[in-house]
Amino acid sequence: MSDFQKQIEDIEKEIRETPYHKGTERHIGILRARLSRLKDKVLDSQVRAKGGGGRVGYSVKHQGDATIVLVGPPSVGKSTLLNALTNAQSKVAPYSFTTVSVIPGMMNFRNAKIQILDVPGLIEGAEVGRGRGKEVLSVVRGCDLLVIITEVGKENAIERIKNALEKNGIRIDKKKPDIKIDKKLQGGLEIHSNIRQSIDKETVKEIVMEMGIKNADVTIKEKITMENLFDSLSRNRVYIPSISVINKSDLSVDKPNTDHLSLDTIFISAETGLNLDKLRGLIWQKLNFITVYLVKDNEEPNTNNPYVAKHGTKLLEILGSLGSNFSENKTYARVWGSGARFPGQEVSLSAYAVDGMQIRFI
Ligand SMILES: Nc1nc2c(ncn2[C@@H]2O[C@H](COP(=O)(O)OP(=O)(O)OP(=O)(O)O)[C@@H](O)[C@H]2O)c(=O)[nH]1
Ligand SMILES: [Mg+2]
Repeated sequence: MSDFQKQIEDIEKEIRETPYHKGTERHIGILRARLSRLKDKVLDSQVRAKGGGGRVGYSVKHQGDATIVLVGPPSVGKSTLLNALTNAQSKVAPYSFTTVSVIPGMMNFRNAKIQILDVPGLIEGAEVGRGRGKEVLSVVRGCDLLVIITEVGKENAIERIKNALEKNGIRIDKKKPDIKIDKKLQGGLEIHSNIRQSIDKETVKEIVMEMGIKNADVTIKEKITMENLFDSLSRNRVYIPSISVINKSDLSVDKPNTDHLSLDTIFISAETGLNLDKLRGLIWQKLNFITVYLVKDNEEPNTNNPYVAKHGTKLLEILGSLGSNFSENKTYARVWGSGARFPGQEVSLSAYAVDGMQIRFI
């Protein structure tokens, strides 16, 4: 057992054995901070070891407008789904561990190129330590959207995978906590918050200190938990949106029970094509993509020149990406369709692009 592992177990034991009440709250907070920092160190060394370079087949170059990873238990149909959505031909077989490296495919959808990565199945329980778990996690850390996939009758796998990812610093469908940490050279720690917090300032201070920061202004802009605090003090957290997919729905006789599943869960059949259109649409939505149409100077408004952007992109950013030939001397825009109050409305370049908008830069 590594030195870190021993320390981790000792602290976990102490936390278990300390009764939780007002008087021990701070002490437990500090212990949890120490624990979080130790786990971070272990994670850091793994992330470094597996990130980039790594084993052949695991460092796939990102291509296209976004990258999605398909994760799930063995044999639930990940490769079948990749083949159905993209031009790839990942091997499909009726036994587990058919896929042993990363197989990329490209999905062309609404003028965007979306890269989809098929990875080896994650083993039950020990998703992380055994099999190819660690390599898979390093691929997941770098993606824009996670598709968690399982098959009918194994719906619980989704929660288990989410938990395993959480344990590895991957935050699924969560927002980065709104905590700003400005390090200083001296002056100690100052904690600022206009919101009533359930953790008192002194505890926050000691936790920050325990995580290795002695001088800083810490501004907390939302109601936080201790977990939020550890997350924002850690270097290796990533925040990734997800979609949950239950495959092989063609096999289920009864209408599946969806009560306990979230809205972002979708039943599909990669083999028959059931709901694949819906899945493509959901992927698009979750990636926050929009399509706008660029209209040339001498043209009537049209949809001949689609341009893919992210929700929240300003016209100025689109113009900037078009090259100086096109963007020179342009100072405002006329817009038609979605987002235009009337056809040909004049808007400033600081306006936001809207899905479906037709834009002529003037
Ligand atoms: N009935 C049915 N079978 C499917 C469906 N999708 C995949 N399968 C079958 O399930 C088996 C496993 O499919 P794969 O695509 O190889 O599964 P995988 O998740 O990539 O498996 P590993 O790479 O081993 O982790 C194959 O026999 C497929 O034909 C589906 O929608 N319906
Ligand atoms: Mg496979």
